[in-house]
Amino acid sequence: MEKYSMLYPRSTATRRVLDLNGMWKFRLDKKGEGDAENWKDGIPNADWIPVPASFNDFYTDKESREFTGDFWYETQVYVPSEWKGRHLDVRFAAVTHRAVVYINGVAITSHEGGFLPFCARMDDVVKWDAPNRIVVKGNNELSFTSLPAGITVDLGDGRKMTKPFFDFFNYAGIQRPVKLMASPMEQIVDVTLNHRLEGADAFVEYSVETTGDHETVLFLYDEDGNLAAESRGKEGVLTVSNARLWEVRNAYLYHLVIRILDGDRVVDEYFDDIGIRTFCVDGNRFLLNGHPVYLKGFGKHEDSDIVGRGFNIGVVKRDFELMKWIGANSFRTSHYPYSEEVYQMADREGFLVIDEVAAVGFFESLVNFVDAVSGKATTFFSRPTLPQLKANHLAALEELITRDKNHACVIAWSLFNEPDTMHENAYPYFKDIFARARELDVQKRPCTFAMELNSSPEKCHCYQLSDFLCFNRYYGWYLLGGYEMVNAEAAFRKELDAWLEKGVTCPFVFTEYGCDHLAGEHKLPSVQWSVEYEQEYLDLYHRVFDSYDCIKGEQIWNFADFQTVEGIMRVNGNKKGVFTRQRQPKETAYILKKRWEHLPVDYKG
Ligand code: GCB
Repeated sequence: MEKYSMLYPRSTATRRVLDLNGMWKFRLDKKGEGDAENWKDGIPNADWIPVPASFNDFYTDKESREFTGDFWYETQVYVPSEWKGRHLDVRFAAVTHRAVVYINGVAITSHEGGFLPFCARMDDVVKWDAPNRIVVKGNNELSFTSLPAGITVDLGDGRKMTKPFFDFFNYAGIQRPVKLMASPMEQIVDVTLNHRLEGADAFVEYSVETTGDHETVLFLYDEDGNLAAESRGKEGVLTVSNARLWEVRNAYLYHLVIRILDGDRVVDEYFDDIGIRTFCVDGNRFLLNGHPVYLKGFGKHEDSDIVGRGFNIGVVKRDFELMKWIGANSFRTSHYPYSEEVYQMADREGFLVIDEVAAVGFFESLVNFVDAVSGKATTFFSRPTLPQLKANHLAALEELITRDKNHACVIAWSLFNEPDTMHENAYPYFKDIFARARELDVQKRPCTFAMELNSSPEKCHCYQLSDFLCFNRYYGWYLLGGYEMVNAEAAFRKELDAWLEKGVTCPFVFTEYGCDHLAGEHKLPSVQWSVEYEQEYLDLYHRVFDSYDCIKGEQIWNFADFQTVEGIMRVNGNKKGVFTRQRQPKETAYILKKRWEHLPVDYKG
């Protein structure tokens, strides 16, 4: 099959998009009989369930919530014969963690990885002016080759259970929208943009990939609808004089229209809203359009009541409003690529995004992520399954960069979260992943990974590959917590000094710090889990952040309370949220608001 396009689905002069969201048939394959019984031809005794959503939190029984294995979805779509002569693609924005798609009983495609889009082309099996059956076999098992990583165990009675090496609930299902797209046979498949600034002018270098040879033309309109630039050919430059640049929390988006023309006939048309900006690391500073920026914000999750990790545009909107209210300007898509609509909103609101691939849990651990802070070396990168893991990682990276490369909001790629970098075997793997990311991105955005405590100046074999260092640090919580917090600041500063003594000159960003606190829990004097403790903890971190010139960003963990596996480390989820899971402020929110509203965008610039 031709490689499918990663372009976001849009209805244009030549394209049609049909929303397939809604209630689908659904069944957990508890006995593993779906294949043998040909559920691809129709699921017997099915339940009905909303798409998009995680399936887990709808049900009232634990077996369904914790279900591990294959699960099946089914819907029907009526395809009108007016669409004859076009490509027909069913586009899944994400099925977690893998899927096989059957259309009218025929296996069309399969996809590994639960956070990036893929298409099933139904041209050869379509029934015109009739219902077409779409069946998806999903699977949510974790392994040493899945992104994210973990294991799947047998409970002894045929039931399976996942044990994630990471700290978020293993939500699964058709978690993002499904759309049917009808598009011309000769079509625009991809567009890649890069920006150059010279004085008051901007040069948008582009390349367009199409499936034919007809002429390609591009038009760029400003926000008032005036033509700002135009060009012809699959590669070229759009020259924008007196360009309005995309700035942090002050976004400006141009409207780009691309057409394939056959004389006067529009063969295909696609459009996108794009911000013009440059971003780079310069010494220990970040420069946006040549000016220093300081990152303030969060590590987040896609996580909310009832729909789990399912796309919920209302929650996305509320999150942006809260981030604006608190004075944030950035976030990391911890620990997986988010829904495309999140980046569109970040483009529009002027947020800076560190975009993370789902390479999390690359640190073998008994209880979710717990061993990651224990100092135990797991030699994760010495396992015989490494080649398959790497193939999956490279594929996800390519999909991520292809999907997100034109977003002005995306300023950096995070290639791992908290991997085991203590063994020298990690280095060759890291080297190849970093090299591939740099090769894929024409904008050459900085590449990095989030390092946990064991990735220390003494032990880390991979930090030198990063263009800036991202630290996940919990001095005063997992380490030197409680009364021992009196020693946390000295230990924290000692580590930072050791990094500087190693000769590291790039920017440092704190991509995680924070402590669990229960909303409304007060205690004087402070104890862990109380509001008072978190205030002392944050005072410590803010003192440290303010006293090192190299620290150019603070993204607290986490934006909101979120669901994890159950266990003695978690009280019905991780409570490090600055906001509750229902998106209301906890006391910490007011402390951060006070600080962030007063930190200038070019702080320490
Ligand atoms: C981390 C992980 C994150 C956890 C967090 C925590 O280091 O990157 O996924 O949720 O710590 O709260 O322990």
